[in-house]
Amino acid sequence: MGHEYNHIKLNTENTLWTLTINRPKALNALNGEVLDEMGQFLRQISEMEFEHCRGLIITGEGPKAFVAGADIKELNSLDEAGARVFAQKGQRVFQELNLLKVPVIAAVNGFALGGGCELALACDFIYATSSAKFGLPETSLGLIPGFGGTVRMARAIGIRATRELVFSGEMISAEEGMRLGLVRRVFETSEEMMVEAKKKMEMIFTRGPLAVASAKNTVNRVYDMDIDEALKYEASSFSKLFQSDDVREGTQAFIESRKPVFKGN
Ligand code: DAK
Repeated sequence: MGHEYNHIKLNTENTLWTLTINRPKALNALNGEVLDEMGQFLRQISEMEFEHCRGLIITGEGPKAFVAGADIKELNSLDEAGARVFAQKGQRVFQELNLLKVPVIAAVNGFALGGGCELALACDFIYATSSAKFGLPETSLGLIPGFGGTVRMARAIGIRATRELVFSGEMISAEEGMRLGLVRRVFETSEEMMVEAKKKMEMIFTRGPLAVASAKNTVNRVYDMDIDEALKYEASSFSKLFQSDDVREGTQAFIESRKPVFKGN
């Protein structure tokens, strides 16, 4: 990769990347350095061709935590200007994650609190172990979520459940997260979760890479538009794909009753 990282671990199997937040002694809390390293890595993979990167899984090191939040010791020393810089840094990194053209699964193996919950929310969907706990406990620190939590949680579970979670700062279980639509699937062990996350990615990799990228972009962009604008955007994304060889290949393979061989162009 040409980069040395202190607080994140990277692993690649073929075109599937795994990013592990690696500060287990602080329950993988996000300090400025972790956010900088994540930002650097995300910029690197955003420039990769599909032959080098088709998907990303994000998880946390150790059995206890995905990410227990922004680093409270660092937050403690901030003034208003510093807080704005810190929030913007986190928001930018999470937005970069959201804008990656490849799918991103959060594999949540323990506490996903505050900034950790916001990190999971910035991924495309969430798998969790049965012992995982989600929450936005910022009000218990005299704060509110600062890395997109008030924005993305309401889009994930609706505004009423979000109010209850954010005002109270209470944690919820993975099962409750699944009931609310925050979590897609719950697993007994983190090994099982990683196996299933990889299987899901492999399955997605059999689809047209340009189509998956367009689907991701379109689903994300149209969410905030009014219906006329949204339908226009969808029609434009749909028709643009007809410039690609992959559309010819996918439709031809169907007609010939064979598996398509997508090339991502
Ligand atoms: N930051 C720093 N260190 C943390 C940490 C955190 N978020 N969470 C845990 N640790 C550290 C603990 O201090 C402890 O370190 P040592 O004492 O061993 O040095 C070590 O991790 C193990 O934690 P515990 O001993 O506490 O472990 P327990 O099993 O007893 O408890 C826990 C686990 C997750 C329930 C507990 O650690 C906990 O409540 N942690 C804090 C969770 C939390 O409140 N997270 C939300 C953080 S606030 C903004 C930008 C961003 C944000 C807000 C505003 N702006 C700039 C506007 C985001 C805020 C947050 O994310």
